Amino acid sequence: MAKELISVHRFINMEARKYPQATGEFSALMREIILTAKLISREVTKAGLADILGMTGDSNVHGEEVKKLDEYSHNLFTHILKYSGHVCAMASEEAEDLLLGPTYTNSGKYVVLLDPLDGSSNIDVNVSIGSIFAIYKRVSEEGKPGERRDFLQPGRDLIAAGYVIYGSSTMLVYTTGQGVHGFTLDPSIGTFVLSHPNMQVPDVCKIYSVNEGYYANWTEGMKAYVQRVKGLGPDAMEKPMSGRYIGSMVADFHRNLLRGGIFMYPGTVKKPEGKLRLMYEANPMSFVIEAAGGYASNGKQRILDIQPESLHQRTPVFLGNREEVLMVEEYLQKYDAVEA
Ligand code: P6P
Repeated sequence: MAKELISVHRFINMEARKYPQATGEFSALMREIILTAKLISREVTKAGLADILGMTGDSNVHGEEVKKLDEYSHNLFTHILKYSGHVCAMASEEAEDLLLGPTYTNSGKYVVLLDPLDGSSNIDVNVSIGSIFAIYKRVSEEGKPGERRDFLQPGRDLIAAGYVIYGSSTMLVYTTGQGVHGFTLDPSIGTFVLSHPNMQVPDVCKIYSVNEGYYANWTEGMKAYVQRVKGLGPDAMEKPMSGRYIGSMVADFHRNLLRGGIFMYPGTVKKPEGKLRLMYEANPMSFVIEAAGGYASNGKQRILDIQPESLHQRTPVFLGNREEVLMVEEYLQKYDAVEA
Protein backbone atom coordinates (compact mmCIF):
# COMPACT_ATOMS: atom_id res chain seq x y z
CA MET A 1 0.00 0.00 0.00
CA ALA A 2 1.63 3.27 -1.07
CA LYS A 3 2.24 5.70 1.76
CA GLU A 4 -0.47 8.37 1.87
CA LEU A 5 0.63 11.64 0.26
CA ILE A 6 0.05 14.48 2.74
CA SER A 7 0.84 17.91 1.35
CA VAL A 8 2.11 20.56 3.73
CA HIS A 9 -1.10 22.54 3.13
CA ARG A 10 -3.24 19.60 4.18
CA PHE A 11 -0.97 19.06 7.19
CA ILE A 12 -1.29 22.70 8.25
CA ASN A 13 -5.09 22.46 7.95
CA MET A 14 -5.10 19.26 10.02
CA GLU A 15 -2.98 20.95 12.68
CA ALA A 16 -5.21 24.04 12.71
CA ARG A 17 -8.29 21.89 13.36
CA LYS A 18 -6.70 20.86 16.68
CA TYR A 19 -7.12 24.47 17.87
CA PRO A 20 -10.82 25.49 17.62
CA GLN A 21 -9.90 29.07 18.49
CA ALA A 22 -7.48 29.29 15.54
CA THR A 23 -8.37 32.15 13.18
CA GLY A 24 -6.42 30.73 10.24
CA GLU A 25 -4.00 33.66 10.24
CA PHE A 26 -1.00 31.57 11.26
CA SER A 27 -1.87 28.96 8.61
CA ALA A 28 -2.08 31.71 6.00
CA LEU A 29 1.29 33.10 7.10
CA MET A 30 2.88 29.66 6.82
CA ARG A 31 1.51 29.32 3.29
CA GLU A 32 3.29 32.55 2.30
CA ILE A 33 6.55 31.26 3.77
CA ILE A 34 6.07 28.04 1.79
CA LEU A 35 5.50 29.98 -1.44
CA THR A 36 8.69 31.96 -0.81
CA ALA A 37 10.65 28.77 -0.14
CA LYS A 38 9.58 27.35 -3.50
CA LEU A 39 10.63 30.50 -5.33
CA ILE A 40 14.03 30.61 -3.61
CA SER A 41 14.54 26.91 -4.28
CA ARG A 42 14.01 27.54 -7.98
CA GLU A 43 16.65 30.29 -8.02
CA VAL A 44 19.16 28.43 -5.84
CA THR A 45 19.10 25.34 -8.04
CA LYS A 46 20.17 27.38 -11.07
CA ALA A 47 22.55 29.70 -9.19
CA GLY A 48 25.54 27.77 -10.48
CA LEU A 49 24.46 28.67 -14.00
CA ALA A 50 24.70 32.40 -13.31
CA ASP A 51 28.05 32.81 -15.08
CA ILE A 52 27.02 30.58 -18.01
CA LEU A 53 23.75 32.44 -18.45
CA GLY A 54 25.56 35.75 -18.43
CA MET A 55 23.94 36.60 -15.12
CA THR A 56 27.14 38.05 -13.77
CA GLY A 57 27.70 41.54 -12.49
CA ASP A 58 24.73 43.83 -12.08
CA SER A 59 22.57 42.89 -15.01
CA ASN A 60 21.71 39.73 -16.93
CA VAL A 61 21.34 39.20 -20.68
CA HIS A 62 17.88 40.76 -20.51
CA GLY A 63 19.25 43.85 -18.87
CA GLU A 64 17.42 42.88 -15.63
CA GLU A 65 19.18 43.76 -12.43
CA VAL A 66 20.66 40.62 -10.88
CA LYS A 67 21.01 40.64 -7.12
CA LYS A 68 23.06 38.32 -4.98
CA LEU A 69 20.94 35.36 -3.93
CA ASP A 70 20.83 36.31 -0.25
CA GLU A 71 19.65 39.80 -1.15
CA TYR A 72 17.19 38.24 -3.59
CA SER A 73 15.90 35.91 -0.86
CA HIS A 74 15.59 38.81 1.58
CA ASN A 75 13.62 40.88 -0.91
CA LEU A 76 11.35 37.96 -1.77
CA PHE A 77 10.56 37.07 1.85
CA THR A 78 9.93 40.67 2.86
CA HIS A 79 7.84 41.44 -0.23
CA ILE A 80 5.63 38.37 0.11
CA LEU A 81 5.25 38.47 3.89
CA LYS A 82 4.55 42.19 4.22
CA TYR A 83 1.61 41.88 1.85
CA SER A 84 0.37 38.72 3.59
CA GLY A 85 -1.83 40.85 5.85
CA HIS A 86 -0.62 39.01 8.95
CA VAL A 87 2.78 40.62 9.60
CA CYS A 88 3.08 44.00 11.28
CA ALA A 89 6.89 44.11 11.09
CA MET A 90 9.94 42.02 10.17
CA ALA A 91 13.64 41.78 10.94
CA SER A 92 16.32 40.24 8.76
CA GLU A 93 20.02 39.51 8.78
CA GLU A 94 20.11 41.57 5.60
CA ALA A 95 18.56 44.69 7.19
CA GLU A 96 20.14 46.82 9.90
CA ASP A 97 16.87 47.88 11.50
CA LEU A 98 13.22 46.82 11.82
CA LEU A 99 11.20 46.53 8.62
CA LEU A 100 7.81 48.17 9.05
CA GLY A 101 5.71 50.94 7.64
CA PRO A 102 2.63 51.50 5.45
CA THR A 103 3.12 48.40 3.33
CA TYR A 104 3.08 46.22 6.45
CA THR A 105 -0.23 45.48 8.11
CA ASN A 106 -0.60 47.24 11.45
CA SER A 107 -3.42 44.85 12.28
CA GLY A 108 -1.09 41.91 11.67
CA LYS A 109 -0.72 39.66 14.72
CA TYR A 110 2.79 38.42 13.97
CA VAL A 111 6.36 39.54 13.52
CA VAL A 112 8.84 37.44 11.55
CA LEU A 113 12.64 37.26 11.87
CA LEU A 114 14.70 35.89 9.01
CA ASP A 115 18.05 34.68 7.96
CA PRO A 116 16.91 34.69 4.33
CA LEU A 117 19.77 32.60 2.96
CA ASP A 118 22.15 31.35 5.61
CA GLY A 119 25.52 30.13 4.40
CA SER A 120 25.03 31.81 1.03
CA SER A 121 28.79 31.97 0.48
CA ASN A 122 28.57 28.19 -0.06
CA ILE A 123 26.44 28.59 -3.20
CA ASP A 124 29.53 28.99 -5.41
CA VAL A 125 30.80 25.58 -4.31
CA ASN A 126 27.38 23.90 -4.55
CA VAL A 127 27.05 23.22 -0.83
CA SER A 128 23.61 23.05 0.79
CA ILE A 129 22.33 26.32 2.23
CA GLY A 130 19.14 27.35 3.96
CA SER A 131 16.57 29.91 5.02
CA ILE A 132 15.76 30.25 8.72
CA PHE A 133 12.57 31.84 10.08
CA ALA A 134 11.17 32.65 13.51
CA ILE A 135 7.64 33.85 14.27
CA TYR A 136 6.48 35.73 17.39
CA LYS A 137 3.03 36.99 18.24
CA ARG A 138 3.31 40.78 18.65
CA VAL A 139 3.18 42.17 22.20
CA SER A 140 2.50 45.76 21.11
CA GLU A 141 -1.01 47.11 20.50
CA GLU A 142 -2.68 45.72 17.39
CA GLY A 143 -3.66 48.35 14.83
CA LYS A 144 -0.41 50.24 15.32
CA PRO A 145 3.00 49.72 13.70
CA GLY A 146 5.14 46.91 15.07
CA GLU A 147 7.73 47.81 17.70
CA ARG A 148 11.18 46.63 18.75
CA ARG A 149 9.71 44.93 21.84
CA ASP A 150 7.71 42.66 19.53
CA PHE A 151 11.06 41.14 18.50
CA LEU A 152 13.08 41.27 21.71
CA GLN A 153 11.23 38.33 23.26
CA PRO A 154 13.00 35.22 24.61
CA GLY A 155 13.09 32.32 22.17
CA ARG A 156 10.89 30.25 24.48
CA ASP A 157 8.01 32.57 23.49
CA LEU A 158 8.26 31.80 19.78
CA ILE A 159 4.98 30.78 18.12
CA ALA A 160 6.81 28.81 15.43
CA ALA A 161 10.25 28.41 13.89
CA GLY A 162 11.88 26.41 11.19
CA TYR A 163 14.14 26.29 8.19
CA VAL A 164 14.26 25.39 4.53
CA ILE A 165 17.31 23.46 3.37
CA TYR A 166 18.22 23.75 -0.31
CA GLY A 167 20.23 20.58 -0.80
CA SER A 168 20.01 17.36 -2.81
CA SER A 169 16.32 18.00 -2.24
CA THR A 170 14.57 21.04 -0.84
CA MET A 171 13.06 20.40 2.58
CA LEU A 172 10.96 22.49 4.94
CA VAL A 173 11.31 21.62 8.64
CA TYR A 174 9.24 23.52 11.18
CA THR A 175 7.59 23.31 14.59
CA THR A 176 4.99 25.21 16.57
CA GLY A 177 6.47 23.64 19.67
CA GLN A 178 4.35 20.50 19.34
CA GLY A 179 6.54 18.14 17.34
CA VAL A 180 8.93 18.78 14.47
CA HIS A 181 7.82 17.88 10.97
CA GLY A 182 9.77 17.65 7.70
CA PHE A 183 8.38 18.15 4.20
CA THR A 184 10.20 17.40 0.97
CA LEU A 185 9.52 19.47 -2.15
CA ASP A 186 8.33 17.34 -5.06
CA PRO A 187 9.30 19.55 -8.00
CA SER A 188 7.13 17.50 -10.38
CA ILE A 189 4.00 18.73 -8.58
CA GLY A 190 5.49 21.87 -6.95
CA THR A 191 4.32 20.79 -3.50
CA PHE A 192 6.02 20.09 -0.18
CA VAL A 193 5.01 16.59 0.93
CA LEU A 194 5.20 15.24 4.50
CA SER A 195 8.29 13.01 4.48
CA HIS A 196 9.60 13.21 8.08
CA PRO A 197 6.72 13.34 10.60
CA ASN A 198 7.53 13.84 14.30
CA MET A 199 11.30 14.21 13.96
CA GLN A 200 13.15 13.39 17.18
CA VAL A 201 16.85 13.78 18.02
CA PRO A 202 18.33 10.23 18.06
CA ASP A 203 19.42 9.05 21.52
CA VAL A 204 23.03 8.33 20.52
CA CYS A 205 25.24 11.35 19.74
CA LYS A 206 27.52 10.09 16.96
CA ILE A 207 28.66 13.36 15.38
CA TYR A 208 30.36 16.53 16.56
CA SER A 209 30.26 19.60 14.31
CA VAL A 210 32.64 22.49 14.94
CA ASN A 211 35.20 24.46 12.95
CA GLU A 212 38.42 23.13 14.48
CA GLY A 213 40.39 25.79 12.63
CA TYR A 214 39.68 28.00 15.62
CA TYR A 215 41.09 25.46 18.13
CA ALA A 216 43.98 27.72 19.12
CA ASN A 217 41.50 30.46 20.11
CA TRP A 218 39.22 28.26 22.17
CA THR A 219 38.97 28.32 25.93
CA GLU A 220 40.51 25.43 27.89
CA GLY A 221 37.05 23.99 28.56
CA MET A 222 36.18 23.88 24.87
CA LYS A 223 39.51 22.27 24.02
CA ALA A 224 39.03 19.64 26.75
CA TYR A 225 35.51 18.78 25.57
CA VAL A 226 36.56 18.36 21.91
CA GLN A 227 39.59 16.29 22.96
CA ARG A 228 37.16 14.03 24.78
CA VAL A 229 34.87 13.42 21.80
CA LYS A 230 37.93 12.79 19.59
CA GLY A 231 39.09 10.03 21.93
CA LEU A 232 42.06 12.02 23.25
CA GLY A 233 43.21 13.04 26.73
CA PRO A 234 42.21 11.85 30.20
CA ASP A 235 38.43 11.97 29.49
CA ALA A 236 38.70 10.24 26.12
CA MET A 237 35.44 8.67 24.90
CA GLU A 238 35.75 4.93 24.39
CA LYS A 239 34.16 5.25 20.94
CA PRO A 240 35.05 8.69 19.53
CA MET A 241 32.44 10.63 17.61
CA SER A 242 32.73 11.37 13.90
CA GLY A 243 33.68 14.90 12.97
CA ARG A 244 31.37 16.44 10.36
CA TYR A 245 31.39 20.17 9.55
CA ILE A 246 29.93 21.68 6.40
CA GLY A 247 30.14 25.34 7.40
CA SER A 248 26.48 25.88 6.60
CA MET A 249 24.47 25.89 9.84
CA VAL A 250 21.23 24.63 8.33
CA ALA A 251 23.02 21.72 6.63
CA ASP A 252 25.02 20.77 9.74
CA PHE A 253 21.93 21.13 11.92
CA HIS A 254 19.73 19.05 9.62
CA ARG A 255 22.21 16.18 9.36
CA ASN A 256 22.65 16.11 13.14
CA LEU A 257 18.89 16.20 13.70
CA LEU A 258 18.53 13.10 11.54
CA ARG A 259 21.66 11.22 12.64
CA GLY A 260 22.26 12.42 16.23
CA GLY A 261 24.97 14.96 16.91
CA ILE A 262 26.10 18.13 18.60
CA PHE A 263 26.61 21.38 16.67
CA MET A 264 28.96 23.91 18.23
CA TYR A 265 29.86 27.46 17.36
CA PRO A 266 31.68 28.55 20.52
CA GLY A 267 33.04 31.91 21.41
CA THR A 268 36.77 32.44 21.48
CA VAL A 269 39.01 34.07 24.03
CA LYS A 270 38.94 37.28 21.95
CA LYS A 271 35.29 36.98 20.80
CA PRO A 272 33.43 35.30 23.67
CA GLU A 273 30.07 35.95 21.97
CA GLY A 274 30.99 33.88 18.92
CA LYS A 275 29.65 34.52 15.40
CA LEU A 276 26.06 33.28 15.16
CA ARG A 277 23.11 35.59 15.71
CA LEU A 278 20.67 34.95 18.55
CA MET A 279 17.44 36.20 17.02
CA TYR A 280 17.40 34.55 13.60
CA GLU A 281 19.90 31.70 13.82
CA ALA A 282 20.29 30.44 17.40
CA ASN A 283 16.74 30.98 18.69
CA PRO A 284 14.82 29.37 15.81
CA MET A 285 17.19 26.40 15.60
CA SER A 286 17.09 26.02 19.39
CA PHE A 287 13.28 26.06 19.28
CA VAL A 288 13.36 23.26 16.70
CA ILE A 289 15.94 21.13 18.48
CA GLU A 290 14.13 21.35 21.82
CA ALA A 291 10.80 20.44 20.16
CA ALA A 292 12.68 17.40 18.79
CA GLY A 293 13.83 16.39 22.29
CA GLY A 294 17.25 18.03 22.24
CA TYR A 295 18.70 21.04 24.07
CA ALA A 296 20.44 24.30 23.14
CA SER A 297 22.82 26.29 25.33
CA ASN A 298 25.16 29.25 25.06
CA GLY A 299 27.56 27.33 27.30
CA LYS A 300 26.11 28.82 30.47
CA GLN A 301 22.33 28.81 30.06
CA ARG A 302 19.45 27.66 27.88
CA ILE A 303 19.47 29.78 24.69
CA LEU A 304 15.68 30.02 24.65
CA ASP A 305 15.77 31.75 28.06
CA ILE A 306 18.11 34.53 26.95
CA GLN A 307 16.42 37.94 27.18
CA PRO A 308 17.43 39.61 23.87
CA GLU A 309 18.82 43.15 23.97
CA SER A 310 19.37 43.85 20.28
CA LEU A 311 18.28 42.46 16.91
CA HIS A 312 21.72 41.36 15.73
CA GLN A 313 23.35 40.26 18.96
CA ARG A 314 25.58 37.20 18.75
CA THR A 315 25.75 34.16 21.01
CA PRO A 316 27.83 31.02 21.37
CA VAL A 317 25.76 28.02 20.24
CA PHE A 318 25.83 24.41 21.46
CA LEU A 319 22.84 22.39 20.34
CA GLY A 320 21.84 18.78 19.77
CA ASN A 321 21.56 15.77 22.07
CA ARG A 322 20.59 17.02 25.49
CA GLU A 323 23.18 15.06 27.52
CA GLU A 324 26.06 16.11 25.25
CA VAL A 325 25.12 19.79 25.40
CA LEU A 326 24.83 19.55 29.19
CA MET A 327 28.29 17.93 29.14
CA VAL A 328 29.68 20.98 27.32
CA GLU A 329 28.21 23.23 30.03
CA GLU A 330 29.97 21.08 32.63
CA TYR A 331 33.34 21.32 30.83
CA LEU A 332 33.10 25.08 30.38
CA GLN A 333 32.10 25.49 34.02
CA LYS A 334 34.88 23.19 35.24
CA TYR A 335 37.74 24.53 33.12
CA ASP A 336 36.71 28.11 32.39
CA ALA A 337 35.21 29.08 35.74
CA VAL A 338 32.03 29.91 33.80
CA GLU A 339 29.39 30.98 36.27
CA ALA A 340 26.21 28.88 35.98
P1 P6P B 1 32.78 29.47 9.92
C1 P6P B 1 27.58 30.68 7.43
O1 P6P B 1 28.36 31.81 7.09
C2 P6P B 1 27.37 30.72 8.94
O2 P6P B 1 26.67 31.86 9.30
C3 P6P B 1 26.63 29.47 9.39
O3 P6P B 1 25.73 29.00 8.45
C4 P6P B 1 27.77 28.49 9.63
O4 P6P B 1 27.47 27.53 10.62
C5 P6P B 1 28.90 29.39 10.09
O5 P6P B 1 28.63 30.71 9.58
C6 P6P B 1 30.23 28.94 9.55
O6 P6P B 1 31.21 29.83 10.08
O7 P6P B 1 33.47 30.54 10.76
O8 P6P B 1 32.98 28.08 10.49
O9 P6P B 1 33.07 29.56 8.46
